[in-house]
Amino acid sequence: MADFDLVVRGGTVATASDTFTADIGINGETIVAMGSDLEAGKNEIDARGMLVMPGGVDSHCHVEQKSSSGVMCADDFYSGTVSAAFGGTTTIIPFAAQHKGDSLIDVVREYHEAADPKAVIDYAFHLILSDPREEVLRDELPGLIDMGYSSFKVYLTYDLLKLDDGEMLDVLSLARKEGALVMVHAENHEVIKWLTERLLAGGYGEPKYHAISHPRIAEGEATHRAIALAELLDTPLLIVHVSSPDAIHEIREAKTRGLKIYGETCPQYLFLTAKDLDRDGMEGAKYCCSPPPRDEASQEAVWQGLVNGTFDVFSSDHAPYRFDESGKLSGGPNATFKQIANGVPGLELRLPLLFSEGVLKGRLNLNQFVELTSTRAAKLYGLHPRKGTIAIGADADLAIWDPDLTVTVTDEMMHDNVGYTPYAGRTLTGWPVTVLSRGRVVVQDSELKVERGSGKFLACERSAAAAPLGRLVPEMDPATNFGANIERWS
Ligand code: DUC
Ligand code: ZN
Ligand code: ZN
Repeated sequence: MADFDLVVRGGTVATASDTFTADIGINGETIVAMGSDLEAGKNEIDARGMLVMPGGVDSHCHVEQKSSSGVMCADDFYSGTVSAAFGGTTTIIPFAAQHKGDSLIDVVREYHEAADPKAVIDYAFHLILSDPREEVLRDELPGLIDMGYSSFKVYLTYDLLKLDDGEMLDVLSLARKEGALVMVHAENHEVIKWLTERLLAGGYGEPKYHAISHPRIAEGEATHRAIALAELLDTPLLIVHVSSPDAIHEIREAKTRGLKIYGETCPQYLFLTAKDLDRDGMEGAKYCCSPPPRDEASQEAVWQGLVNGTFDVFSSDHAPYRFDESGKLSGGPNATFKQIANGVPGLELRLPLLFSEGVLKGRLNLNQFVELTSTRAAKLYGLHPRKGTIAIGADADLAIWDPDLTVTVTDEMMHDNVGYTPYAGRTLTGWPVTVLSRGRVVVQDSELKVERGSGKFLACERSAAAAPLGRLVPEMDPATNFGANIERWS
């Protein structure tokens, strides 16, 4: 009788720490053995000549989410997860997004109703907090954190999402007390608003002015401020979708001072620039996202940040809008940049882009690639070691890559529902050809092998990354602030 349900045989296994040749034995959903010359399995996958890496964990994507201005994402939990799987990702962490006035508990229930019957890979949820009113923070959030929704995104810009500094402090203080991780979209709202009003008044409404209205100084300032608020309350914080040298500098500086400040960047900041927003007619709308892609020097700074550890995670910020009136052009065929839905797709190409341009071009080694695209996200958000690694006892979530396969990207080959990819025409080398999720073959021979709804919800533990340092600034330390106790304020 065979010892294993499945053996992935003879591949070059890469984790965040090691690269070695091994057979991987899987029983049911779990990795149960690793070594050479494992006994035969009931099924076998020949991985000789292939790379075997943990399936990607995409910890920032928007799926079946309505934007604050009411535009619906192009992807539901079926197309979004299928697209992710074809790109080698086996876990996604999209958002359950609260709009003003919403009960968070209702929001979470609604997202489950949307995701549970459709997802083909495993998923957790971050929350988006746009209305952190007292009863939400007091009566809803602590229970949700206990139930596995232990991270939330807040915004410093967007008219209907932004928190002021006082609200940010309320959220940070709750996160500190409850052990949750706060993610922040850091751009200065007043700067964007001021520039936008003047640009539009001057008749500068084309997509390319989106980049002018979201300057790097606005990102740098808000990043600095968010870090300052987090330091004041000794609360870890993750800055999402970082695009500019200014913001990278702030994160680097905070890390150098030993603060628990984490950074995330995305493909659009490595592979696109503001010039893409200046394509003919409304084409530039396809590339409008916030923060916007910037210039070549910024791309280089982002690469540096990936190499030197300023960035902890490389996520897609997949925000899928079709290039028609349902999405990008919901404000009409001549919409101004302020009316264009923000976001680019990226779930499917996140890993192939970084592998081809990062690993094969010698900027990142395989272990850094795994760390940035899978392991670190699993650790930050309380899914490790079940997800994000190849180890005995971990879920058998594997992406088996042909490192020599060369693919020229086309819009048509994408499995999402967007209709275009910003990366069409690029030739990439290295592709995840077989993808396993909990021991199930999800993608093989360019075909989907699983049923809708076969993905599972993952409750996120509180992560060590979210624990305070215990290093209080003098004003918050009862020993040096005349005895006032921070606990009473939180
Ligand atoms: N910016 C966001 O803040 N979210 C979704 C996509 C985008 O461009
Ligand atoms: Zn954002
Ligand atoms: Zn986002």
